Amino acid sequence: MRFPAMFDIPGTALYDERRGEQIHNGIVIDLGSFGDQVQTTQLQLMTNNLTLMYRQLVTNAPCPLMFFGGPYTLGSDVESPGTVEVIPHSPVHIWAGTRRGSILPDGKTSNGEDMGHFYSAGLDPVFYCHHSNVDRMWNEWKDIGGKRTDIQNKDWLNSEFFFYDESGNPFKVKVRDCLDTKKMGYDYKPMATPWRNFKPKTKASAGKVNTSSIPPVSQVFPLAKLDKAISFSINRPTSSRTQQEKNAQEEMLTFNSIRYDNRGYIRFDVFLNVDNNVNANELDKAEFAGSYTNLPHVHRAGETNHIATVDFQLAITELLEDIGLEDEETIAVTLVPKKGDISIGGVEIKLADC
Ligand SMILES: [Cu+2]
Repeated sequence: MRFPAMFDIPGTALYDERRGEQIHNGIVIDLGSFGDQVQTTQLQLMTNNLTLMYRQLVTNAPCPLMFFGGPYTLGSDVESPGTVEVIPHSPVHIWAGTRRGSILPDGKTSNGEDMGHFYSAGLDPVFYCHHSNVDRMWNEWKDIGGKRTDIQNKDWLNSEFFFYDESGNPFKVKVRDCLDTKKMGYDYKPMATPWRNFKPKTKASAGKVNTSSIPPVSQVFPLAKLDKAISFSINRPTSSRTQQEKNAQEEMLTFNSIRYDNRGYIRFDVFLNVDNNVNANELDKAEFAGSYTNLPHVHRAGETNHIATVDFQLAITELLEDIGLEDEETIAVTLVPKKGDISIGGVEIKLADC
């Protein structure tokens, strides 16, 4: 969870001068970074990190659809990224890069280089360490078990990517050839995963929030601008589900058509059953459902459409059990914006094969 020492020795091949000024040996990484430094203690930051990891790899990723994200199909420009991509993958990029708008060593204005932007991330040697770690998370996720397996869809398995071999000759690799690292000649050393059992148990609210005292979802959405914390009530499709029903289908809190300028930083947090005074700097709460974040994109000159349209889902079956709301027909949801201009088309809860 700390920035490794070997990347912080100026003059060596692993050093990169285009990193955030706070990025030095030993500093605690912010796995939820959205461009601003969170004003909190190191202990709270580490606690937030463990909570984010638990939510993203355990609670919110009970099946391949959630972990990997929805399929990218020809003709659709709606993105539905997977949990591991949204957090911790993207925030680590943002965290390690320079601050947008700051001055780079060559005098130019920063777009987040190197790690914080698509076009330049691979110029920092720590990129390869970061992406190997994301790859390792994939193994760790499958190791948790249940429905956490690779995708069986043939379109995915047979997707091909071009690479170059050591002689500079292009060759193709299929996804199906990359699912078992041992077949590619490597494996990850077993190590402690403290996040794996880090289920947040402390509740921010004592009882059930009075859902008749807050506006219903139909009055709040579509929401033109998420510029302050908002709470709304929302009906569930069914309640008091049996374990068998829960195993068959996952309950999904679904945000449709989240739209924002994809050149900037974005972050909002989602809580169940709290009021809009919730302290969103302390994520280690049973009611914390998850967060959305974005890695800024660079665009070609002349390109005019920078608006991303994203569907985002949170798996809330385990969460509803933990906070004692499984028998409720209506629940309270609170959204806390942390960065960027965000609009949201609609919110619904649905049951999905997962
Ligand atoms: Cu990346």
